[in-house]
Amino acid sequence: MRWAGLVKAGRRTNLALLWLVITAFVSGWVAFAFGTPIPAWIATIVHGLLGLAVVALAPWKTMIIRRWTMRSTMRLASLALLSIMVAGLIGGFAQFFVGWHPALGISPIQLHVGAAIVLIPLLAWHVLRHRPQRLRRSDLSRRMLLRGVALAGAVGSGYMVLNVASRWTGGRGRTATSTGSRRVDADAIPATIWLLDRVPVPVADYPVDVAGRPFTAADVTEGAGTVTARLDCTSGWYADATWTGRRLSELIAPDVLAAATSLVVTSSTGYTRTFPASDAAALWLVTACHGRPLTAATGAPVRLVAPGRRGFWWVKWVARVELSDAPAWRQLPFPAQ
Ligand code: HEM
Ligand SMILES: Nc1nc2c(c(=O)[nH]1)N[C@H]1C(S)=C(S)[C@@H](COP(=O)(O)O)O[C@H]1N2
Ligand SMILES: [Mo]
Repeated sequence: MRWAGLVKAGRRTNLALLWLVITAFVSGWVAFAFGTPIPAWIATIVHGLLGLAVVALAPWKTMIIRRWTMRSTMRLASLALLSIMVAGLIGGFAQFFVGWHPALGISPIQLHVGAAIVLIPLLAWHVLRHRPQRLRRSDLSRRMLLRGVALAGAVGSGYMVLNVASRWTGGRGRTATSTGSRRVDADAIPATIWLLDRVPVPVADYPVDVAGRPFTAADVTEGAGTVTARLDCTSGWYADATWTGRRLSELIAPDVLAAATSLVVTSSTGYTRTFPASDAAALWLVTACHGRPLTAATGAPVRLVAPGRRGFWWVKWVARVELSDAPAWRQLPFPAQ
């Protein structure tokens, strides 16, 4: 069966796909950055819609691929691009439909994001090799706008159907949080490394330096309170747990804290995150989770609990907390370690 629209597929399909893949990539990172329900929910849905729009253009892209006759090196490169894209999409849909189930040591989201990162340079090369295309005036015509609206409508209704379908397959609709992460038990929190960090061995019970004053784990535990918070890892799981410790604002003299702009929390391994100083009352140094002391892998002797922020902010093996005049936004949006 040949449909005129499919046969004519070409430049505009390619342009639309390119922009959709780029915006999907960016929106994925935006979704990773949010930890509070409403912005996370919006970013995750926008990302899902953009990702689905990429998939929706597959029939048109297939027609374009069929028409091409390529030299073998180019064909190989295009095939590599296609395979990476498919692997990435499998990861995204696996999280959506099945949830957090690591296989061979990686979770669906790790596959998804890993593939997306490899995809971008391949895509750039692909676009440069196949004559870069300019946007033309007629691309913004009324007819194109109507097609855009039709695609958006199809993708929007498709997303709603898939969301309901996922309740039966693994629970995007039922058990996932606004970020798409799936619940794990507080007793079964998986020890997680952001990227390249290592669990320090052996774990020394060193004192944590908080704005120039040393605190041992025993000091932090003395007179400790509890905080219940959701640890939501970008690899696709979350756990609601109660942690024992003290607020940073209790450990720093008020006048010293008032004079600072930000708090720099650094682990014994060098992993570091910077927070606005005004968050000090909402950031906790903790020594236990659900009444059990932290283990080496989960941050002993002292780790940070940062309610409302994604897991990568919850610095483990905290060695020092320093006050700084630099604004908290002046740091990499994600750790590089
Ligand atoms: C190459 C660009 C990308 C494409 C085409 C893409 C596409 C998709 C698709 C189709 C899905 C599954 C179904 C859906 O939610 O509609 C998905 C899910 C997801 N993607 Fe991406 N993605 C890309 C890059 C990224 C990046 C760079 C990140 C994070 C840094 C990311 C994070 C996620 C997350 C967390 C989900 C699960 C969302 C949920 O369960 O609702 N994606 N993506
Ligand atoms: N020093 C250090 N802290 C870290 C990490 C890390 O790699 N190094 N990983 C972060 C990430 S990505 C998450 S999700 C949580 C995981 O905590 P857990 O191992 O107790 O589950 O710790 C965070 N703190
Ligand atoms: Mo994480």
